[in-house]
Amino acid sequence: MIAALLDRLRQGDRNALARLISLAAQGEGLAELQASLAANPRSARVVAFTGSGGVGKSTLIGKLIPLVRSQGHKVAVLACDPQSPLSGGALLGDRFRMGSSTDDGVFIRSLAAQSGHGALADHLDVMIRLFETVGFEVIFLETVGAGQGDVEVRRFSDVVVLMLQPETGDDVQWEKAGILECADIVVVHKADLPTTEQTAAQVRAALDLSPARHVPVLRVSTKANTGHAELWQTIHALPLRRQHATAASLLLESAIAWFKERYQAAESRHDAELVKLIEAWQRGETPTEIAAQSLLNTLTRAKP
Ligand SMILES: Nc1nc2c(ncn2[C@@H]2O[C@H](COP(=O)(O)OP(=O)(O)O)[C@@H](O)[C@H]2O)c(=O)[nH]1
Ligand SMILES: [Mg+2]
Repeated sequence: MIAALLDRLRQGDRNALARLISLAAQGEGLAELQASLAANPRSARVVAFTGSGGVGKSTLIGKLIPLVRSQGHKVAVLACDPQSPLSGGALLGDRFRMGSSTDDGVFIRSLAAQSGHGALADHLDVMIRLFETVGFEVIFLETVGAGQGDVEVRRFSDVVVLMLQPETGDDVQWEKAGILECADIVVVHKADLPTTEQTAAQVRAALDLSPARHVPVLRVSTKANTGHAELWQTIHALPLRRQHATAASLLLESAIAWFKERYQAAESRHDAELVKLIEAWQRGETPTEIAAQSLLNTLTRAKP
């Protein structure tokens, strides 16, 4: 059955695409799909949008779709929703907020994010390969957002856009451990709100603490319809990570980000074991190799 669907897919059959995405989402026929698709080149630009619920990920993606289409690219959206404890199903609201479309060059699907997989749905890689097979040049991933899934999402994407909103008086959400580490671009969304400039300046200051990476900070308001063209241009100017990096280097990058995320969480808990370990290393009592191994052990044991 999968072989027949793949044949239809390669002829551009949209129903076959929808059916195959559903099968992949359910984890059916994965081995066969992976084997048939593995040789395809990584041709799409996969852009992940992360950020807390309500920051405006769906609305922003909805605004970018016509922009991308006007440049002649086919665009797919995979929106990962938290699995609702009440219905046990995916929330479909996002699909409608992004506008229903009869355009063949647009494909939007909501997926249930599985617990234990950060903010992501299962089998994203197979789905991305399916879209690539039929010439989708741009794939937007909307994650559940919350921070913990951001390390994972880098593996599947070329560009990670972290979305924040001007402070609303509660805690500064991006100060959460490691959250800025994973971003290639930071968007201060809802830039029509009054404290936008302060938030952008705070993000800039936090990013400047690690000067090795240049991360653009952009202001976008979907309500006032500003900043989308610049955002898309910035996304487009970045290199395609999945094409240029080897699998091993992606794993290494992902592991380092994971390590930092865990470290920052432990540090903010004032983990006594961690402090002892670092002080012993600083005094020269423990060689770096041994200290790094102990650090790994400590962080692996610690709850994130
Ligand atoms: N003030 C303001 N509100 C916005 C803007 N964009 C979206 N919103 C509102 O933010 C809320 C959450 O948007 P949504 O796209 O569902 O967020 P998501 O959970 O991140 O996907 C909605 O009520 C939108 O109307 C904006 O640019 N400015
Ligand atoms: Mg949403």
